[in-house]
Amino acid sequence: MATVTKLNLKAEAVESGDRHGRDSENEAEQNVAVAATSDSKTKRVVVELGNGSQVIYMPKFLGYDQSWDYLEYLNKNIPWKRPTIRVFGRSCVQPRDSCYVASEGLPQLVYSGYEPHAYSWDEFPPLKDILDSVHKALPGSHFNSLLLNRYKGGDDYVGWHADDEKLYGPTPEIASFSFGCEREFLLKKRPDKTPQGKTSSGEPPKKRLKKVCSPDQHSFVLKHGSLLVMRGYTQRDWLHSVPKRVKADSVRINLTFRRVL
Ligand SMILES: O=C(O)CCC(=O)C(=O)O
Ligand SMILES: [Mn+2]
Repeated sequence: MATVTKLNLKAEAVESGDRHGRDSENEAEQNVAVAATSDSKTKRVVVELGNGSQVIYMPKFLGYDQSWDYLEYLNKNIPWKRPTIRVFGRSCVQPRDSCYVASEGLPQLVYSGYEPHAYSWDEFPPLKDILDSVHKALPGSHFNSLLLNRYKGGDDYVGWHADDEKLYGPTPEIASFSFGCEREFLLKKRPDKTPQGKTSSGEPPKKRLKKVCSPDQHSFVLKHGSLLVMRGYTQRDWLHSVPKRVKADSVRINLTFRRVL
């Protein structure tokens, strides 16, 4: 059965300085590294997913009031659309609103058979401020595009997928902001394509090879004003989703900053 870690609990434990409120043996076994810095703005939970995949979660990246201002601005000013997309060969209406912003001259984004119009950053000055703040927090990052999502209520969702479009390259860094209603964000490991009884190098497995136990599902409750970053091979080796939630009765806006190569 899949092992699941509830990362929202880890975030809270770090925030309150309570690193002993959890089972430290279990944590080591699950190969999860948690790091905290003293500045409340940069308090972060770092989750090593294994094999070069990493997630960083900053529950209070932006201030509470400022985040409500952003939510209000985005809700009113973004030209939201609910496009028709293709999933498993069938047309369906995307179960959330979206919009796309990108720097000039980039290759066209295509996902689920849909080619969103690329709006300019200049049309939405607050987005440039958010972009600046994420560049400061993640030295070396150079995001040049942004996919926005609006979940109007608990029936809106994004199904299991990876942001593994070729135009992002093999190890995309994706920075994801959340505003408004808290929703659960799930990660699950993609099935291993290696044939049974073989290692990825093609060799038969060595006897008595020690099994490293790492969880193959993670769950985060994405808070208002939080930032979650996926890095390394996360898009190659993991899938993520924001499932339907009956109790989520208000709007959530999500911004995912990406770099088109
Ligand atoms: O809403 C979220 O937190 C995730 C959105 C997402 O995965 C996407 O736009 O690709
Ligand atoms: Mn995604």
